[in-house]
Amino acid sequence: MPLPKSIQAEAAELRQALNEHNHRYYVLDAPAITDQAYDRLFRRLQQLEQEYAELASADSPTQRIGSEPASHFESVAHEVAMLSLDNAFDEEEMLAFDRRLRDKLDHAAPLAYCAEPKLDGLAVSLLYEAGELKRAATRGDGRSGENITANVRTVASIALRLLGSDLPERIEVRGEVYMELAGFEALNRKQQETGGKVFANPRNAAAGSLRLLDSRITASRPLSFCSYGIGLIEGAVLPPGQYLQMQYLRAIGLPISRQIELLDSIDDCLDYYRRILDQRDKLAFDIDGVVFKLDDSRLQRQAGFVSRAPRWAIAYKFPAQEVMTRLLDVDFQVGRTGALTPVARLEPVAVGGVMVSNATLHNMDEIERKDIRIGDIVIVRRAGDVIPEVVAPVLQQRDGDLPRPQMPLRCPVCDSEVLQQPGQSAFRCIGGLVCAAQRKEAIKHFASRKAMDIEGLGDKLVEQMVEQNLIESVADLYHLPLEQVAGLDRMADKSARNLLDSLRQSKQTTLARFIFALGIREVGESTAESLAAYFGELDALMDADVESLQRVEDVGPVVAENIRHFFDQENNRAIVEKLIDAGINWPLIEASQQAQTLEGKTYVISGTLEGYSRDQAASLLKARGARVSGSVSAKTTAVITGENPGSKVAKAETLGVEILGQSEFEALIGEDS
Ligand code: I6G
Repeated sequence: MPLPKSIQAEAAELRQALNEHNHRYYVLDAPAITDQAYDRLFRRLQQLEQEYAELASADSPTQRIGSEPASHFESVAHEVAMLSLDNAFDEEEMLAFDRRLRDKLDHAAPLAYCAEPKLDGLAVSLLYEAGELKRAATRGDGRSGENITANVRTVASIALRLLGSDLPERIEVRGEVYMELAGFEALNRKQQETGGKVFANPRNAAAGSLRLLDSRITASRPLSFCSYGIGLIEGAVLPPGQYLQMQYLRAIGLPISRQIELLDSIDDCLDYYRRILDQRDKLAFDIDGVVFKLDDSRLQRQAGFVSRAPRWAIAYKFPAQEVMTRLLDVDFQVGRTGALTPVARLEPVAVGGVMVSNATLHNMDEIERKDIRIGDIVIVRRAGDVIPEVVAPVLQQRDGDLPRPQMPLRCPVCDSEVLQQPGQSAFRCIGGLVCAAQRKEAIKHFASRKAMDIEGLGDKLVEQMVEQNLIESVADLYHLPLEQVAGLDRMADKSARNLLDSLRQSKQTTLARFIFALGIREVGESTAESLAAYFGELDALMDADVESLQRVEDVGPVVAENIRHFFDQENNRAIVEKLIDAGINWPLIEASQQAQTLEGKTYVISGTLEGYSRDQAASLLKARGARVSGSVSAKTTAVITGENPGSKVAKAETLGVEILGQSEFEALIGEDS
């Protein structure tokens, strides 16, 4: 069938609209339509392109799905060399850089710099001709790289066609392809589940994804792009400085750093560095420093280059978040449920500005998968507040045949047997409350904020109490004599009194908190809430059989067995009784062992409901079999609104999701009569 003019026009309009929406979403951070509306436009264009082969076009927004695998990457010569950057590691080196530059330029006044964070990714070059992405290449050795066009075309934030009418004939844009942390973690989870390669860090994941011969796989990887410079320009005149050039790239459809700033002097650069270092752990992606560029293009040309780096730019590096050190030994820590986790003892090393001598090894499966041996040089990573972890051994540096860490046969704390339950990867000490480590952890959990919330009972204090045999189990907490507490290290009469006061206050709690505080394996806060709402009282829960336990939201066969097993232990029942005798109490709630009238429904709560906290409202819904979610989607049954509802209502309206008020909520939970 010949291609009707109206279809051609519709496809052109759809492409333009989709390109503009991509630009708003990926470059301007200002989307104008919902994801669903975008999908509708996208699917319509796909449908037209399938129906009319003549519409095929390499720069159509639908062409990001990858193509047939290649056998190798062609080599590409860079028309303008891709240089590297000089580094600075402290303020003195930064001041020296600025001084050298001012001397070279004979410029006494402060110089203006353009600053942006240095992304930890992979440098790429994008060549656009008449606005169309023609070729993408890696940096390679700076003179030539590899042609990775097919892969780069799948990166959603890289425009296949630039925006605007007055585009240069040719422009070569440089930037960094990187992976955000959330995407990296999701990718690694998926890789682990499917037996694929697990990546050590987001940078390796980004590099590995860009170097796949099958671009259809690259298309499934969460890659992003950020421009940082222009290599070549023909048929247009660029603005006269780095900062404005970056704004120009943004205007024609390419993402630039959100944190880019134009600074007046080197002192402002030092401030900027401190600000970005402060934000480092809150960013969605890894950065390894800040890049400062002399802003004025004319002065840049005058300054020129030394060997393979521009004289007018510098990367001021952050303390490394990944370093190498030696793994001296592996110890095993015993947790609340008796699980033994391997801990790396390391030759002390500074990571991200902090000295580290211990790091987690996660579990024995991870040790085996990564093939970590005692004595290896290992890569240690510490990012943000997360516990430092051993990422991988450096196999090239392994010296001979090193021993593999072995799970001990007996508990390092109480010498009880260590067993692996069939079908589970964890090894556990079977000592239970005989084991001081398990007792300490159980008491710390019991006292924690989301459990009994015993203010002033910190980890160190619990450890002392157990070590000095003041307490055997959580039940003893409520019978501690003042003098014994006051006699502990770093305690005085006043702090001891305060602690006894908090213990007294903690007795007034909720059933959900109490259940959570007991530390039953795999019973988290949310499950504890569901159990409390369903059973209404402790005795009913303690006596429930596995079948009735499984009627509760979130409780499957394993958790039901754990709960049953916990209450089958005589000593656990005795501890619970002792706690109740000590005066722990909670307001009565109505048992809901009732028909699951809301089974299969999903609700979102927005705003404040009169007479119900959000947790209470959620528990009441869950007790009737509903799911309660934090975000609205097409699958949401209804949004329940109270006073001052938030943006969720607007989202519900867009998606056509039902909106309920207080009285309709009460009707749902059967409290409307
Ligand atoms: O590798 C780089 C990362 C970031 C760069 C760079 C950059 O600017 C933000 N800029 C230049 C000029 C070079 N490499 C050579």
